[in-house]
Amino acid sequence: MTRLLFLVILFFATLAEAAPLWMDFDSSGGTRVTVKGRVKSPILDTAVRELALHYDGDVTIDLKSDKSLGRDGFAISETPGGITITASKPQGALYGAYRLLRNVKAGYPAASGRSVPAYGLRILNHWDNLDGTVERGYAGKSLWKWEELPATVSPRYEEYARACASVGINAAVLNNVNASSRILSAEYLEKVAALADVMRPYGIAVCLSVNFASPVQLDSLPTADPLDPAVARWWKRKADEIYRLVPDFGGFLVKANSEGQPGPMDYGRTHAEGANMLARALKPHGGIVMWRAFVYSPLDEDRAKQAYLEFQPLDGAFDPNVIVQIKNGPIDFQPREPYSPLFGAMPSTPQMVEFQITQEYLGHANHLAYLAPMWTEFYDYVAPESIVASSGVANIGDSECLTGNPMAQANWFAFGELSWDPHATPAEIADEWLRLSVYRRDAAPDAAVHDALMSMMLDSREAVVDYMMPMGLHHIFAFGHHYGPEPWCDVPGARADWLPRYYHRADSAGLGFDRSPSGSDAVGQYPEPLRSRLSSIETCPEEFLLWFHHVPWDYTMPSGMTMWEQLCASYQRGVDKVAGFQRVWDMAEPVVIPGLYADVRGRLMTQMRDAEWWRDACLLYFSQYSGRPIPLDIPRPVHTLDDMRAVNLGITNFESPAPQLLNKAR
Ligand code: GCW
Repeated sequence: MTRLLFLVILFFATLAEAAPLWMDFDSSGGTRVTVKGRVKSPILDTAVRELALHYDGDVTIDLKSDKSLGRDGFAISETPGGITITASKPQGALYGAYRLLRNVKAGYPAASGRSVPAYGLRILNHWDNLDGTVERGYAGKSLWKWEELPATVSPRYEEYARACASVGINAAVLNNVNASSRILSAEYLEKVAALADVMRPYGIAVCLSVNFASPVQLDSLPTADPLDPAVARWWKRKADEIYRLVPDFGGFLVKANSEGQPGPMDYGRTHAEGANMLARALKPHGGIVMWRAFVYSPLDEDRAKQAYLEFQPLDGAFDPNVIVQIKNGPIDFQPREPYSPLFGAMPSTPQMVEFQITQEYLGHANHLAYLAPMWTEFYDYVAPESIVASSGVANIGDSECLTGNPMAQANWFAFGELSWDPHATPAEIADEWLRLSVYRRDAAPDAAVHDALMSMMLDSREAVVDYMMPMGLHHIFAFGHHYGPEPWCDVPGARADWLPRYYHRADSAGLGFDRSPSGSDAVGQYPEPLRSRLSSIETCPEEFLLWFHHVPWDYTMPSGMTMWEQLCASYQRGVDKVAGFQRVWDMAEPVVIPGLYADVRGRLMTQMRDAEWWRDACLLYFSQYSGRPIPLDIPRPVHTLDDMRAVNLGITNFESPAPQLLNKAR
């Protein structure tokens, strides 16, 4: 008995220790959980257990049919007997339970009323490989220990599921979109089933990325042509096998005919023909296909136009259980992009957005970049109601805090929040996250410190834009790892559209990509009146100017500065902002959890050095074309262009994070 108790305590202690910061709830002093309308459900059991362990007071879970709450919605109200969580389904009860616990911990009113998610599918995409590496992962190795599964099931899987559920995430694609067909082998499906068993009580449906050539690669079929009946049969049998093991399996995510991945076009078929064939295999089981629109090839056509050109004509050709998954911007998860014009351009096709939570292009796990402002900016242009689901490329790995940089947990949290309510504001989300995650229990911050941290969070993504690629510049990263600046980068034999020059087009006349009607006419893919607004250099929003126009160096900006002067000022503003973040963080030291404080202080130092590196690299490089000096009110560079050019930022090394390289150079 004592031994059992010890094991139980140990189990929960482990959970508490490595859980994300916002999940560190107090243990209950005395809770009575009453369930009205109880049904047999592991999800309901989770809700009851969480409340029993962490809520202090009486709670009633009232399960009753209420169509307006749907499967996931809930209401939290104050009743004479304590708090009541009303829900239609166990899922709603679970989300209500977590909301209640969060309300209490954040110091918000417990009874926060009704809440119904905007999207039924709120999904994380893991780019995790079967060998334990994570593509664009900066938080250690994969959380999934494929080699030990299914026999050994790490307790961290449950922490993960619990954290996801606490912010409403209800599905996960376990493996990289650059998918190994092995994931569909009998051996791996057993492992997938073991993970699904852990996720089920938290309401998380497991999904897989599949390689379109799996029938050829796994079972030596002569073709993967989607119109070949033997291929369709293969997928049908595979789907049946999956659902035998994982009855609540969610579906497939597919990257086809993109960056060298196989796909239906290898056989002269369309994306729709490929997607529909898979959709029909999953349909009897209720599964879906998420078909990615991230496609581009080294054509003469502007890369920003290609996804639209390939997908828009297929509107209406997809089966109802296919959702086209589109990155928020038309290029690739840049610090700032205009929205992808495919959104809204396929009215007869369900679409979902793909955000990137992992900071491939925003300083990896080193830089502080709270991404909610980037995602709500997308929703400023794309009506949340016009899409059917929200997905995000996870920033999760096996690092102690799960996200490499503990502050990056805020992005996992914010992704969940915005998938639930895309109208939530970045400030609301940051306020709650800071209160839940950052402060010491024995030292509540005063308003000034809290406000300063709020401003730091809210400004952090804009700071990254400023010191990396202001005014609509994009993709001027070092080749491969995408960490540092290399606007000069040239890799013999590399595709033109993988090189910075393709995007910045600096010459003696000016800077930027002319996508106006007299250039590539990418603006033509946007609806009016936005199209006209973007088309003219005078009306194009400043933050997209160099995205859509090749602007003369001495063009007068609304500020009165020339384009060149404003470019210089923007880079410097980014550097100054990071210096400000360092000060705020030090000011907050007395109220921040000590380990968190020290960790983030170190990262901010790296970020500061990187910001200066970016400023110097870009301004010294572009000044060769502008023919103008860096204005005297901007601090002098602390690096020389030759020194920076001499550092080969990992051209041959795709996987290694750049900080070591940069640090070595300094
Ligand atoms: O952002 C780019 C990345 C690739 C990634 C690809 C994609 C998974 O550099 O690493 O591959 O996009 O989204 O498919």
